[in-house]
Amino acid sequence: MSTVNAAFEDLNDLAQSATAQFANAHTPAELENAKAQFLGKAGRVTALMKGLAQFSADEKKTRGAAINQTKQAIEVALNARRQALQEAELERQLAAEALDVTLPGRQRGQGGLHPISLTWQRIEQIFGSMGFDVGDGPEIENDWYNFTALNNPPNHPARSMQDTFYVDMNDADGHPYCLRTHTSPMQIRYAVAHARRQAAELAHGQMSEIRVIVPGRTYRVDNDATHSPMFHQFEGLWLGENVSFKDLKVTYLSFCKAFFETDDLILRFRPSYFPFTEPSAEIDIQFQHGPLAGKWLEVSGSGQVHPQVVRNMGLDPERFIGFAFGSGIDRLAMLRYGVNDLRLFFEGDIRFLGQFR
Ligand code: 2NL
Repeated sequence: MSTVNAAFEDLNDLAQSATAQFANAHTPAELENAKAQFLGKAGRVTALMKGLAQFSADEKKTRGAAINQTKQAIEVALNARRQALQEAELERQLAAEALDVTLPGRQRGQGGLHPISLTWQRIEQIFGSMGFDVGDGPEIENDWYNFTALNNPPNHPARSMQDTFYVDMNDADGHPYCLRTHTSPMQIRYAVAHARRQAAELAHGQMSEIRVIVPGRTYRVDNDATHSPMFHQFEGLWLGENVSFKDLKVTYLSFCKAFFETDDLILRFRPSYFPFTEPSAEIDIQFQHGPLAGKWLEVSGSGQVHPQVVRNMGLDPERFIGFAFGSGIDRLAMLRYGVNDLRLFFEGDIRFLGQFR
C-alpha cells in the first residue's frame, strides 16, 4: 500500500468519525466543541495541513487536494447537523408555545341584580299577587307630604336636622325641601290622585279601594352597622270600606310566608305609637325552624291609618278605613340571605354581590 493510499484511508476514517461525533452532539455548544476537534486551530484536519510542509511539491498537491476534499466533507456534515439541531430546536419551541385553539375563550363576567334589587322585585311580585299596585315618586319631598300630611306635630323630633337631611331650597309654604325619611309621602300622593279620580264615583255612592305598596330609597341622618344614611323601605296602604287589622295580619303573614318560603312562621302585633296610625303596632315574626327559630324578629311598623291622615288624602275618614305598614327592604334582605352587616350591601364589593341570584 502506498503512503498516498494509506493517507486516503486515514482521511476516510477522519470524515466518518467527524460525522459520528457531530451526530452525538445534541446542542449547538456540543456541536461547536466537536467541530473544534476537526476544523479548529488545534484540530485534526488543521494538523494534517500543517504536516504537508514535509512533503515534496508533487505530494503536497495530491495530499493537499485529498485533505481539502475531506475538509469539505466534514463541513457538509457539520452544516447538515447544524441545520438538524436548529430544526429540532424550532420544533421544541413551537410545541412549547402552542396555542390550544379549542380552549374556551375568556368570558365576560356575567352580571346580576343587586340583592336589594332582587328583594325589591320579590316584594313587588308578592304584593302584586295580592292585588297591590306599586307607587313610585319623588325622593326630594316638601314638608307637607313628608311630615304634616302624616299628622306629625309641628315640632316633632323627626323633623329636626339631627334626623332629616334638608335641601337648601324652600317650598311654596316657606319650608325647606328634604330627602324623604320614609315612602309614606308617596302614598299620600297616590291616595290624593286616587281620591280625585274617584270623585265622580264617590258622588254616586260608589267607592273603590286603595291597595298600594311604595318601595323606594329613603334617607335619615344615621350611620352604623344596622343603619345607613340611605336605606330602602316599602310601605303598604290598604284603604276601603271594611278593611281591618284582621286583613293586615293575613296580608302581612301571607307576605312573610311567601317571602321567606316557609309556612313555619308565626306573627304577633306589639303595641306601639306612630303619629300617622291609631292604634299602632310593631309586627314581629318568629320562625319555628331553621337558624333563627324561636327568636322574635321585628320586621315592620303598622297601624290603622289615622283619621286625620285619611282626611289629608282628600278622603272621608267616615267611609275610608284601613291599615298601613312600613318595613325595611334592607332588613328583610339581611334576614333572608343571613347577612349580618347592612354596610355590605352598599360597599359594591363584587365578591359579596356576586353571591346573590
Ligand atoms: C316604621 C313605621 C310605618 C306607616 C309606616 C303609613 C303611611 C300612610 C299612612 C299611615 Cl300613607 N301610615 N305608614 C304606618 C305605620 C308604621 O312605619 O318604623 N317602619 C320601619
